[in-house]
Amino acid sequence: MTTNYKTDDSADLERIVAGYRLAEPVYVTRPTMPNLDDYTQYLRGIWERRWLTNAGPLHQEFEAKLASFLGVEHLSLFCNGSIALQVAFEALRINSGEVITTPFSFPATAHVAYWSRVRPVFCDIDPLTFNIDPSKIQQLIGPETRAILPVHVYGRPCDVEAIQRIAEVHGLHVVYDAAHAFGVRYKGRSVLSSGSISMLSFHATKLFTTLEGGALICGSKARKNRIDFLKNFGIADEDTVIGPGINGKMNELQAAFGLLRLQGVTEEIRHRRTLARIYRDELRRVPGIFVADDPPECEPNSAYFPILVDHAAYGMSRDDLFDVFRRCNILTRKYFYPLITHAPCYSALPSAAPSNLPVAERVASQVLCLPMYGTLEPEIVRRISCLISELHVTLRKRAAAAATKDGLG
Ligand code: T4K
Repeated sequence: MTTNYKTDDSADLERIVAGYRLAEPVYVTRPTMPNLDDYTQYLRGIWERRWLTNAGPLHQEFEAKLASFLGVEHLSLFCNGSIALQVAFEALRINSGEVITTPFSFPATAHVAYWSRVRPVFCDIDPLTFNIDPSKIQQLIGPETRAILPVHVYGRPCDVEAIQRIAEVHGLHVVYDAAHAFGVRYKGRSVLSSGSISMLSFHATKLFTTLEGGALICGSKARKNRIDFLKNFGIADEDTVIGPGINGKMNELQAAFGLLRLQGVTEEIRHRRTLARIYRDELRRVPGIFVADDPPECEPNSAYFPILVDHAAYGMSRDDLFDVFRRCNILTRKYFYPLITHAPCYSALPSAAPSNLPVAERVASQVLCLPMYGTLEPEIVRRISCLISELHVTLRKRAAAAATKDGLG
């Protein structure tokens, strides 16, 4: 039974909002800042050396330490994840034809294909992981297909083995948008080792940040060399330009921030996992709220905490729950609504038709990302979970009372 709280429950709702409203806003995410004195020390060194960018000493140190921390061999730092992904396409010479990708992601994923002159072909997603559904890729492959561009959405690993099998049969590259997958291990190894190239984002909203920033991870020294040339205008040395590169370099201030954050990121992930456990334990019992489990054999990073809200079973729509949260000063986000396919630049593509993407359409209409970050207090997570649970109980009681009244009437 569907209940409209706006007409039936306004007094109850006001009471709940008043009881749960927080004095200070709680955002969906917050960066964990390194110690300011430690950062100032790094800044002093940068000032003294006057070496600001172009593979400076901090860049070199950070690149080596980060690769070792992530358990990967060949890693290149970037100014941000979007430019990194664009360079990945150029490094693999994917600059025409089609790429099969997911509509359930941040728009940057498809935009990068567009900027590489490659047409995105959208594939529906898996209802449990929200990642591209490998069983639906095959039927989208045609003579123009050059690559598959999956996203480990919320940091949860794609079915990398199934995707790799399809890619090998058809001679396609797999480029992973792993923007959310920092530190995730799957079946005993870094999920970033999958495919031809993986991209990480270190934006301020990510669990590991360098203000803005990103990286590409690939499987060979030769490919890393090509990537490093391409991110520096294609310049190999003072006399040689090997191709049409771009400026994708990370600077020394970003690298310093990254070096400091690397010291704290294990604790950041540990705390996030604790928070995810609390959310799961509290919300599992609430009818109409779907919380996805981490896949088996995965060491997760708890980068995000998405839930799905089933209006009929919960008693309130996702959008109404979002509004209640906002009134309580809890600033959740509808990542990733609307689907990328709803943007006018893609909506006319045949693969963008909603009838081709039923799972993605449903998930996007129900998803809500709850606050999740390294300095979030467990008490706030319990409070948010209680609010979700109390709203449901109140709505059910009202619906039951209304049904009884109707029956008597
Ligand atoms: N692929 C995927 C799958 C991605 O998710 C992204 C980026 C990319 C590719 C591209 O990577 P980059 O080129 O960005 O490296 C944010 C980010 O701007 C974007 O980087 C990110 N995905 C996306 C998921 O989220 P918004 O528009 O939601 O950000 P904003 O400014 O509304 O911030 C969200 C919340 O974060 C704020 O309410 C508070 C907090 N915040 C934000 C910033 C910027 C802070 O506390 N401090 C800050 O400095 O897009």
